[in-house]
Amino acid sequence: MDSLKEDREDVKLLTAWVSPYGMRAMIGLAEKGIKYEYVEQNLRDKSPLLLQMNPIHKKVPVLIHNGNPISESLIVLQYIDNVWNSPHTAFLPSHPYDRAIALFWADFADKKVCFPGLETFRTKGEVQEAAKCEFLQNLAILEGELKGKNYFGGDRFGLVDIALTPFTSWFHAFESLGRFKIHLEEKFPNIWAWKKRCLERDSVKKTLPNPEKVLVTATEIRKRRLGEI
Ligand SMILES: N[C@@H](CCC(=O)N[C@@H](CS)C(=O)NCC(=O)O)C(=O)O
Repeated sequence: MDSLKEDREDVKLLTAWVSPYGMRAMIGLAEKGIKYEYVEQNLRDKSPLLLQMNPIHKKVPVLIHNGNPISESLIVLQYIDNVWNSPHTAFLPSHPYDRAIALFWADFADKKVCFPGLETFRTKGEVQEAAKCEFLQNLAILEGELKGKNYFGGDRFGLVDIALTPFTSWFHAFESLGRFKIHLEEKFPNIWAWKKRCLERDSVKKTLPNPEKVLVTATEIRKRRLGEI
């Protein structure tokens, strides 16, 4: 992207620091080297701007590009990739079949790992037990998918990596509040090595919050969800 174009870009991100979905957008923008205005949102008292920009889901993240809102993090990532398109920073492969496969795994990670992962800390009883099982079973599928690879797409950090890596900053909260152990290093060595590799990237390093800080916020979210505060 030339500097003249960059000067004209108006890019804002409505997010919340602890939101793993928002972190996806932050990593995506950082990977592309896009300057943007970070607008922290209070999800317990949603701003008129958030409600106006994402009236259907009323969730973060919302990317606002030259006044146009884009919501749903996986769609936001594809939008970022399409707008600031360069062969060196592409999040998705160019071949249609390879793209479809990457989108399949991003969708799998989203629905079958990230969502049950979040359910492990904010539910209780049978629902919580089922979430822990689902999360660990599907993490094992991702472990197999990573075998012999540096990243989900091979040698290149891409959409699936961006979609999944923010959730690793929540694993500590899942374990503590879900009262279970993931045993990442012992049972999921490919994911363990991949996580360390992702954390070496500036985009990830500067985006992911401290897991202890995440735990404090996750504890409040859990209490509120379960009606304990
Ligand atoms: N599918 C959405 C999920 C976004 C989401 O759940 N965001 C949460 C924060 S992590 C949120 O805004 N929650 C507010 C609410 O549910 O009212 C995405 O991928 O962007």
